[in-house]
Amino acid sequence: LVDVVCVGESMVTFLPSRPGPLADVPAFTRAIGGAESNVACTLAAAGHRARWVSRVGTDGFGDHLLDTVAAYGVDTGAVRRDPHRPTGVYFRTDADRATDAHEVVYYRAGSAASAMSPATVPYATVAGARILHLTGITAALSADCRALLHELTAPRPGRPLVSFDVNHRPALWRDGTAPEVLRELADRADLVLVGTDEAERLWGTADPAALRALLPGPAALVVKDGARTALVLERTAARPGPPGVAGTEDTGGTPGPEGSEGAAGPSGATGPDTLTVVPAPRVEVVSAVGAGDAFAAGFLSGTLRGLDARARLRHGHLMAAAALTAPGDLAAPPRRARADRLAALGADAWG
Ligand code: KDG
Repeated sequence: LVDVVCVGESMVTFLPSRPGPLADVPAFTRAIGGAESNVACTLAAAGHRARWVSRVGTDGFGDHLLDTVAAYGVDTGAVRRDPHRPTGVYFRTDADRATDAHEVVYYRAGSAASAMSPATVPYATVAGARILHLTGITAALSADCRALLHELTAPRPGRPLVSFDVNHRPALWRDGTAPEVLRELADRADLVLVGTDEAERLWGTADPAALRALLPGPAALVVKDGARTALVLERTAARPGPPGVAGTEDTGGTPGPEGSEGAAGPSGATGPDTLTVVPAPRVEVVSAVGAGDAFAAGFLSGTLRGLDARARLRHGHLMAAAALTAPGDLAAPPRRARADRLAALGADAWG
């Protein structure tokens, strides 16, 4: 029995020995990355039963990924080895302090994970979980991977709650299809997480109501505004009435009144959304890479524990804070008792 299954590619990640452009970095340190395994590892470290499903090569990088992810307590029994394709790797630089930009170079075309498909990843590997976590990165890997996401998100009795992190990686989408492909997949999920920066890039808006109109499908839509706030628009039980927001719990100053209107699906038939906004704690950022995955893990942890919307967002922020203050893509989350104490602090501490 597992709580969460995360399906997606992981890579051996090479972190720079010093800041600056890639051309000037003389050495790299090996670590691991991969949005979905980051979420699985963080959830396992936070005490949940997590499974990671993927494909890796029969090379030493595949061994290292399997060993490292399993050491977090993640079930890797459904990861398959591909003798014909390599494990993906990637190199990155540190973010530039002024612009927050960093360089990423992927060596993952034709990787073992890009051969994930409905044939190589049977539905049985995700069946029975409470949550299935997927991301938009998988959709960029190959047509087979896209077909797999379609298969896994198809409506069927007993389907786990599908969580979809949009995770737009511009370097993987050269053909201009990302906006439509990612919108369509996100709309098939039950829970969607998206950053305001990627929403702007993909769909030209980060306004919560406008995003809700684009994505009427998911019962919950989480919009993360980097260091400022995270909010969730959640469909309340279907009841008649005009589209709109039923209430707010914790308003952090944004998104402002325009973000609170017309937030239900375009038909309004599913009832209004409840809007909950939680400001992010201030932290000294070491590396922002992986913070989105940690946020997703915190939010999902809260979901598994049946916490209310404000607590789910706060746990998302707390796990993101741990990732923001660590150099790699993956960081140990705060211990649950400590996270619960921090999440329970009053609005003055969270303001
Ligand atoms: O979410 C952090 C990821 O960017 C990183 O771990 C690698 O999955 C990855 C990707 O495709 O960028």
